[in-house]
Amino acid sequence: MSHSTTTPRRSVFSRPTAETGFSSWITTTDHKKIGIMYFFTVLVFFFLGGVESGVIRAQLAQAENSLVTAEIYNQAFTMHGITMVFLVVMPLSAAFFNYLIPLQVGARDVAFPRLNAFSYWMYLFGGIFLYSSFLLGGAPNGSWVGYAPLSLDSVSNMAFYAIGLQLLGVSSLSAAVNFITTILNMRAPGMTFMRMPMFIWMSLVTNFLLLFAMPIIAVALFMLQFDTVFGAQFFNPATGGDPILWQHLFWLFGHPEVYIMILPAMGIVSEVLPVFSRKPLFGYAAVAFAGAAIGFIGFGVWAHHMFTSAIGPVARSAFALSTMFIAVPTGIKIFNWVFTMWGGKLRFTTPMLFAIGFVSMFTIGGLSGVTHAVVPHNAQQHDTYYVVAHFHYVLFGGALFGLISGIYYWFPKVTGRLMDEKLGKLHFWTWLLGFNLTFGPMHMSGLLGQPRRTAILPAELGGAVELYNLMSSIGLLVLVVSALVFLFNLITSIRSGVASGPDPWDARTLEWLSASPPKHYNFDTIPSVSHRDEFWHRKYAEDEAGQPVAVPAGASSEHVEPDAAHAREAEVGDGTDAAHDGVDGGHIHMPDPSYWPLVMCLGFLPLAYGLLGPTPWLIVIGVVWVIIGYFGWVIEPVAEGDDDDPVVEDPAATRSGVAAH
Ligand code: HEM
Ligand SMILES: [Cu+2]
Repeated sequence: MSHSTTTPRRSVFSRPTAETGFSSWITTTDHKKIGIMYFFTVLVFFFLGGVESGVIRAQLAQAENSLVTAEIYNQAFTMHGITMVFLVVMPLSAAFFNYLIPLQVGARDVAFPRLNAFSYWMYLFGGIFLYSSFLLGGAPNGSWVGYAPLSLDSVSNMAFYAIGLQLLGVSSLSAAVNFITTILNMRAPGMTFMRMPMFIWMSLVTNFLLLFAMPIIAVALFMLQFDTVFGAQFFNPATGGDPILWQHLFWLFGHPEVYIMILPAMGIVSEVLPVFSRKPLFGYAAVAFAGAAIGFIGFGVWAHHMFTSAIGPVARSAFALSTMFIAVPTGIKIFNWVFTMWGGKLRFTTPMLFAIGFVSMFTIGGLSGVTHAVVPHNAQQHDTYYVVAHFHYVLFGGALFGLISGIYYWFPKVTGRLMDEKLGKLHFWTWLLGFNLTFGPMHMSGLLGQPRRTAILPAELGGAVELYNLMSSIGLLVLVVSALVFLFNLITSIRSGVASGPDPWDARTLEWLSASPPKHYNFDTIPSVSHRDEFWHRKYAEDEAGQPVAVPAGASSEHVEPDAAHAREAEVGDGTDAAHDGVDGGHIHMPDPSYWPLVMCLGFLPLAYGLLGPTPWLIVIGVVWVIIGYFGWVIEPVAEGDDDDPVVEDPAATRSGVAAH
């Protein structure tokens, strides 16, 4: 019965084939295209988050200002926080994961290409859903931490928060599973853990953090939603619920979340600093294990956000200690970055400047973080602008500087062109100035008593605080100008930047081995790895004095090829036909595009709007839609079976099979 000849025919279950144009983007499963889509979507949300910070800073530029109402102010700072955390920094890291992980581990794509597309669409729709709240009665207004019982008051607004973050969580979780599998299973032959690029190490730790942290916030958000939409009483103290429970759940997610935002940037600067210091990363193993240690300890410090709630002296002491302890691996990393530069032949390119900016600004943010760990200090600083200064030094001066360094560094890989260095340096110096002008004074205004999350800057705080706030607001203007320089550079360089060639920085890791931009299948032959910094070792050998000498081109392939062939036979022989790995050996099988990730994700939109409460019937539409999407996804063939690899059985075999019966 199974011996019938199947003729491929086009149906809704056939896979789309477009390689260019709009439909190629919405059906793509190529990790590089998905990374680019993440990037441009992030730019849009960064603009929106920036506008919201403009509202905040305009309102606070003057004492007793009445530019916006308290309600608008609340929506602005809440959406600003949500946007920067969930719609900018995290997905910008995801853009790097998508583009770089397969290239750096020497693979053709991620483990689950359609799931990868699914993650992107969930992110996009989660963001659209959150922003649609502005048109549907008001955006979330209870801050990104959503503290109960305040968050229970404003029914529809915080329901957008509860459901919107849920969608984004699904996106992050499915991406995390995908990247962990890719890193663990798809590394090129010979790439042991101790030979992985540091960005891969930090990506691995980050995605494990996501895997364990997102379910916690998912539970908390479901409970919040039950409270706000369905009248459950988890967090309402008036009926025996407990608002402290929300804080525990939120920060058990929220503190690891800080490391989810910072570790990818740490991975990026660990790639950039060695290349532009012309030295290997100092203390590779220490940097890797410090990252893993931060990941573990990060789950054990959450209550340092709650020193001023009634958690008792023992808990306060324990969490103060664990929090100070986490500064140890962080410090180890900082010293290793400095020692990487020490005695190196430094090249102050734009990516290098942003990486150095990362190390210095992040160190300032880390130090003010240690002061929060001291309980009596904390009681003084809590909910003042000192805290706002601290976390912006970590998340903006840290995470964002690191990510921008990565944009300048890998831009030539993605586009085949260099960004303009003069504009890049102008961007860096104005960004550094604007950043410090905006957030530096907040340390002072906070210590002098300016409360955070309040729409009015009280005049009785005094002229100094007013001056500091004015400085902050002017700082934002500098940042805006700087961002425009960056945007201009980005757009003009995409169109007319200087051609870069495959390896413009004399880099160390595998992605620079591929063309710029890389071919659809990344590598002609899957590279075989025999060193940490494999690509550098293909270009350089060491003389007797330990000094690097360039290996003449051509000789380099001689140099690595012999055991490369071996390793491949040994390790790719898991059912994959080795010949299929090379272009000349045969056809390279790449995942086909698919409509279904998009179709399935669209179903989550009616589901999400239905869960808001007023239109429950939308839930039914959404659920049915998602289920149909799910089955379409499952049923569609693995590959479009028409061209060079037909799914048609050999007729001779079929006949003999029939004859045998
Ligand atoms: C574009 C420059 C930025 C400016 C001018 C800015 C300014 C501000 C200000 C004034 C607040 C209000 C604090 C309060 O009222 O309590 C705030 C809150 C916040 N910002 Fe930024 N910010 C910027 C970029 C960023 C970035 C890159 C992140 C990265 C994650 C970020 C994350 C947050 C968070 C999490 C909050 C807390 C919101 C809340 O309390 O609910 N911001 N920002
Ligand atoms: Cu924390």
